Amino acid sequence: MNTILRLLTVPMALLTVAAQAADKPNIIVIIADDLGYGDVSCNGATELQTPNIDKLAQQGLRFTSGYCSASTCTPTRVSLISGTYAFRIPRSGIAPPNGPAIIKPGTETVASILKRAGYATAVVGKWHMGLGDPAPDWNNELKPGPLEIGFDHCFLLPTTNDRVPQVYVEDHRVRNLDPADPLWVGDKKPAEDHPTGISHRHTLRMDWSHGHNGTIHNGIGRIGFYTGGMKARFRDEDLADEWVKQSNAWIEKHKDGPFFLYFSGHDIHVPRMPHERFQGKTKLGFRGDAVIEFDWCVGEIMKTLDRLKLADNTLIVVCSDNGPVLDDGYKDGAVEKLGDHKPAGPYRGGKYTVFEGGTRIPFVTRWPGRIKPGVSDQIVCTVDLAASLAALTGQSVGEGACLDSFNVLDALLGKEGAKGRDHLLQQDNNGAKLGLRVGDWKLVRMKGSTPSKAKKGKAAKNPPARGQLYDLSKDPGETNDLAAQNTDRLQRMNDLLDKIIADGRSRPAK
Ligand code: NG6
Ligand code: CA
Repeated sequence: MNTILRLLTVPMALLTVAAQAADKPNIIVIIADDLGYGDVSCNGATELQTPNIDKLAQQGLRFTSGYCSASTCTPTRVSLISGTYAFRIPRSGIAPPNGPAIIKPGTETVASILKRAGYATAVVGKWHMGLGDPAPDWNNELKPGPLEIGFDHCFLLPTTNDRVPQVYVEDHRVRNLDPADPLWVGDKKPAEDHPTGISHRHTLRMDWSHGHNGTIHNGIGRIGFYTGGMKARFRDEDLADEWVKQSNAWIEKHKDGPFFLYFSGHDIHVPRMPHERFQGKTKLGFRGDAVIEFDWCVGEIMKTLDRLKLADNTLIVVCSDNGPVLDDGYKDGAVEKLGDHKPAGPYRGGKYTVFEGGTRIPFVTRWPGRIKPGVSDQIVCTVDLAASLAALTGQSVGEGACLDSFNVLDALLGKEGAKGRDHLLQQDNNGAKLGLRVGDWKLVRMKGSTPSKAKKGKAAKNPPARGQLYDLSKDPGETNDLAAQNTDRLQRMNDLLDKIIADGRSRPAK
């Protein structure tokens, strides 16, 4: 029990210590999709180069224990924006094409906090947290959405690009939608003769390996079905260019700042269809080429900051929404062309798992003059951005909000002696499986495994076997389960995990 209290009170101390003078730098959070820890050259990749991300890492802080909170897209993004672990939020697993807005209007978010601090706020890129209530009304106002939870402006890919529809959403509307050609989106084939990835498989320019055989657009089968909105549809190859164009224009418009941009490109998620100028640029196939394209986007944003002389007054965070996957439903050569590349670096698992490869990600912060360049081993997570950026900008976080977001600002800024998290929960898509890292130890178990009935004292002798236990300091690849040899530690970590679940929050209440 003492250990649990100790573990939970350290972040509270951090919260008070960090009540410092407010700073209002511009803030850009750049989140990649499915980019693994080992997919960038600053984390050891040798089979491809990511010079722009490497440059940020050289000029800023590269985290070796930077995490996202889940091993799929929607839950990580929901928790990044809301500061609450996704397993506490209903229906926060991978959102379907017609899924409603998951984060309800009125919820405190990174965006609403920064808006309160006087920031202009925008999201450009993949949303994938649902739109509308009870479903998106594609031909009318698409709300609630980002604009109802703190963003002033949005330019979105509404779901994820292997799901229908391939249209942009600008603020509350599908861009370029001709009312005479309404957009219909559904999960059933709209007509017997509607061409699909099954009936017209021979026409596809990228074949599917599982799923992704609904409506065909741009020669690629998708999850789900849609008709209409022909003038509104984009080409997959042009997505990255559009994100950069939209972001640069918005930054330019708000150059007098302060501004907060959540840049959420689609690379390197499937279908991997980078622009023609990146195709074939790596030996890893389209997956590698998409990494290069993502790195290019980072470089273009940096160029804009330099041109507008904003770099010194801008905090950049680069991260990813989950670990890597090779075949995620399309035959794009990622498996065959992998060679010696290690997408998850030294870590086990990847997307969909709660092993380290699922959530330990490239994580870099840069703020020239304020962040001393270096490498940090402190544990930080995307779920912490809410409380940390609130602290940076002098905002307090509502008592009932951002329930798992810790103020790790000093660690993000690399302050001397600053500590990150002492523990971190990791989840799979729907939170059925959880990981808990405490210091160098890692527990992996089912969320619902029966809590221990063992009484104090007896636990050490005869604990129920609940989960696997790894010592990351000696075994970063999580191959050697030490649960049987460390029953006390196993018990303590299970107790802490049970408490985090039962308390409904892990950010200490005041
Ligand atoms: C899965 C899809 C996968 C991908 C994932 C979401 C199949 C068989 N698999 O259900 O292709 O779309 O959902 O990825 O359809 S995420 O990064 O957006 O979470
Ligand atoms: Ca993802």
